[in-house]
Amino acid sequence: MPEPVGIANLPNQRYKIISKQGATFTIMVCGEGGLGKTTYINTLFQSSLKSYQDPQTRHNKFTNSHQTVDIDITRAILEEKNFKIRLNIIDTPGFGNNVNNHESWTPIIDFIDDQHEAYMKQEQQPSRLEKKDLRVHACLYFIRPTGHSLKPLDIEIMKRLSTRVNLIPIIAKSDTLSPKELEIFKSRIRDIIEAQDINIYTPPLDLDDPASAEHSKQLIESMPFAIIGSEDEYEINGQLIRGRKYPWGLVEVENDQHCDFKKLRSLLLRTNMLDLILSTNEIHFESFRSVKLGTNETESNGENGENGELKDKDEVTNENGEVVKKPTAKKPRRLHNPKFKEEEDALKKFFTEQVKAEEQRFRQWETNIVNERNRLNQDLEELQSQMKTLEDQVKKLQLQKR
Ligand SMILES: Nc1nc2c(ncn2[C@@H]2O[C@H](COP(=O)(O)OP(=O)(O)OP(=O)(O)O)[C@@H](O)[C@H]2O)c(=O)[nH]1
Ligand SMILES: [Mg+2]
Repeated sequence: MPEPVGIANLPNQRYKIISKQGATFTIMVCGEGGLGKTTYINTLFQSSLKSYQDPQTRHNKFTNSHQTVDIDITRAILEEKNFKIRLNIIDTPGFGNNVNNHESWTPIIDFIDDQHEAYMKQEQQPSRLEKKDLRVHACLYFIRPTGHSLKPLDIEIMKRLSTRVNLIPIIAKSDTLSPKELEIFKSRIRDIIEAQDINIYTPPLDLDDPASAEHSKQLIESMPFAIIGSEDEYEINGQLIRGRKYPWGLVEVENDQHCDFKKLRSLLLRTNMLDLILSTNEIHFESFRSVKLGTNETESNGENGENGELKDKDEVTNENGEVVKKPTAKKPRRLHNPKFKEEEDALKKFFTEQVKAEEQRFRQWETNIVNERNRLNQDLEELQSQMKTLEDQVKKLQLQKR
């Protein structure tokens, strides 16, 4: 057995580096309109920033619920035992309200890609000390509590998000479902996520630490988290409790029997914050970077049409008349981000469909012409035979006349 080289200590070292500099942590909420995204942000802030020193800068912008119309960024600083976290919360306008929801997710996807791009550009600058970082570390996707299933629009958007960010699906307004309905709904969503190959965030299982592994297991089993948001507090036995009041009783936000709010808050702000930050950098940012810089060889040498042109430029004909590659020819580099790849695929699909439709039309037209020619030929034959009969008759008459 070789001597251990201390690799096991790496996670701690990274933790120390981050804690020295402080960390930036960005959460994004998105989903259909009116599902309680803004309310959730307010609930999370009010429940997490109670002891925040400066109440003036505390997030209480939206006291009344109203439709969010723009991407809205709220910043706060959390400080605990000299560990400073710059927290950004990104609220997005609800989508899915329109008759045509095609591409309604574009502003959100663009926002995520733009942050990766901005960060990458800053990394390429000579001075890289003070970087602005708004890369999204956790994206909470709000699912309508229908009790049935995920909509095609949800699947489409979640697929796109899951290749770019740590995606955390949550069931919005879960107080509108009974515990039984909620359990069935959760398991259906989990099945669809698996069947559709949507890559959601999974807390890592630290096998060396049974307590933390158990916590991660519980978090994984609770996905998608059922959430209740509320900005109101009610007095129960002299204690103020945040919740939603119904004639039959109070649904409590911070009660594990009623919803998963506390579990999600713990995942985001305590147990998994570091993992969310590191995995964003190591998985999502890296894959964006490699696609963007064209280091992905299969991509850059891909089967795309425009490479034909590049190949021509890189090839020369030698004295034997054979086509060979120029010795100095560089590998073609393609600059594009995943967003453009999707657009390209959509355009290709559209183009193929158009060509197919035109071909179909052309074939129909050709068939019509052949039919018409046959009909005319037949008419012509009939006319000719009529003419022949008439000529015969003329001949007969002429003979009679003589
Ligand atoms: N029953 C129930 N209602 C909720 C919950 N969270 C929010 N609401 C209500 O839902 C309505 C919409 O809430 P918002 O927070 O404005 O929803 P939003 O997702 O930000 O909406 P857009 O900005 O339009 O996308 C408000 O009347 C909230 O009081 C919840 O957990 N349960
Ligand atoms: Mg809103």
